[in-house]
Amino acid sequence: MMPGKKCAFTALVGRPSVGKSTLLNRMCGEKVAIVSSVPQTTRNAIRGIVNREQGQLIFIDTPGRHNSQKKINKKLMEVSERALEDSDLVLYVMDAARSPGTEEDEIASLLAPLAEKTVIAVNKMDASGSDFKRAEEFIAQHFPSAKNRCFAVSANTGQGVDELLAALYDLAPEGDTLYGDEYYTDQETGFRISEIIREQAINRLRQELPHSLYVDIADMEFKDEKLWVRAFIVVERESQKGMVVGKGGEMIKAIRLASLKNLKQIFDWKIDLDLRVKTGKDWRHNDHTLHRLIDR
Ligand SMILES: Nc1nc2c(ncn2[C@@H]2O[C@H](COP(=O)(O)OP(=O)(O)OP(=O)(O)O)[C@@H](O)[C@H]2O)c(=O)[nH]1
Ligand SMILES: [Mg+2]
Repeated sequence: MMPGKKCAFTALVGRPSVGKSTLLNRMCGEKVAIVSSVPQTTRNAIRGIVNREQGQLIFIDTPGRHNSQKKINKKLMEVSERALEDSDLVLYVMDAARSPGTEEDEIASLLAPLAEKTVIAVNKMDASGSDFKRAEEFIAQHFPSAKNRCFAVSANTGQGVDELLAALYDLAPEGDTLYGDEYYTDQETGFRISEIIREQAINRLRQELPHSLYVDIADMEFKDEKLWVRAFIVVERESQKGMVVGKGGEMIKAIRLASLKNLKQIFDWKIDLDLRVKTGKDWRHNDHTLHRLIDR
């Protein structure tokens, strides 16, 4: 073991839409996880890696914790629970602009036994209506021992993020780093491409559609110095296909072009993307599909 080096698995946990994925991207300095204003954007345990002189923090982003008996939600909550079990530290993310309600109380009860290894990020300090005091009082009440590890941050501006990382490194146990310095994530190429397409789709579609779709990479091949990708946006019902395609194919075209633009910033290779829509009838109720998509 390298003397003095630190290494810690750190689970990012919090309500949906508090900015866990945005904060992860800010800490890693790269786009590791997709972001949207729609709750429950994150569906998998996504690793983002931060390397500093002190050592390595391996973050595990998780789906936002939400109460619902729906099959998919239960599956997403299992992802969050596994991440907590697998982690040395917890980064509990709160939204400074929202008052804590029942859902926040439940997360606090879940995390209370882990208070000694928890750091709290009160995020969105740049947003109007943000109230650090309110969040701090909540923490003092539920996590008295972690009171001094409660930070006002903004994932959007970067405010407070260095202090947050310093507190995490303080708590991190000594250990050998797991990944080489050049890594900021360990996601497979196909998964990353599917996530970028999903992000571009959910940011353009309304109502139930963002929750009703997933992206399937049907084929991926390197040929003539190009990555050829054939992908499907899969919706639950035949009637939803039209909205994803859009009038005269405008919507799917916009999703495809925006995805390519984003992928260009992540990958060095040229990418050819063939993007279509298909139906995976009621996939959110299908155990096999949920297992394939979520228990990766
Ligand atoms: N104003 C402001 N908005 C933020 C900040 N961080 C995140 N957001 C916004 O909050 C929304 C949710 O962000 P995400 O990062 O997807 O939130 P999340 O907690 O990962 O959400 P789930 O994956 O659904 O649990 C997006 O619209 C972000 O742009 C911040 O520091 N300030
Ligand atoms: Mg997320």
